[in-house]
Amino acid sequence: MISRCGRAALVGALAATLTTAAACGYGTTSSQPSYSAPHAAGQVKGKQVAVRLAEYNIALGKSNLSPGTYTFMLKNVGKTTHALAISGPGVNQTSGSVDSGGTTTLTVTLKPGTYDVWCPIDDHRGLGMETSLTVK
Ligand SMILES: [Cu+2]
Repeated sequence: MISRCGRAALVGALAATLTTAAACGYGTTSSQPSYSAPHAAGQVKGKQVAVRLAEYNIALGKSNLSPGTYTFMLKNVGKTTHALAISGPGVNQTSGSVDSGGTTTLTVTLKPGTYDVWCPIDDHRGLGMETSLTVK
């Protein structure tokens, strides 16, 4: 289940108003603002999962995972800017935005359960950029 608060936090992060998000406890799992676009080397932790973003779908290299730490290796194979948000047990994180042809990473620690995965840009989620991830 996703709380309304969790959704609000993501929208808040998109608008770069992290104040709102902090009120929801967002940021307790990450010390970085969501849109700082980490490009530095050494961001990869745990196992890697390839993710391809395009208009308008999200292709996960794997959608069934065992609990642990994963780095989602995002590649935007589409024409417009995309990003990746993931929400589920203990996780409510958003990657930096990725321009067409670009890449970035998002590292999350997953517990058993079901996670929602979507693109938080504009209405991309409604257009089809959403999927789910099962961890067990
Ligand atoms: Cu998108």
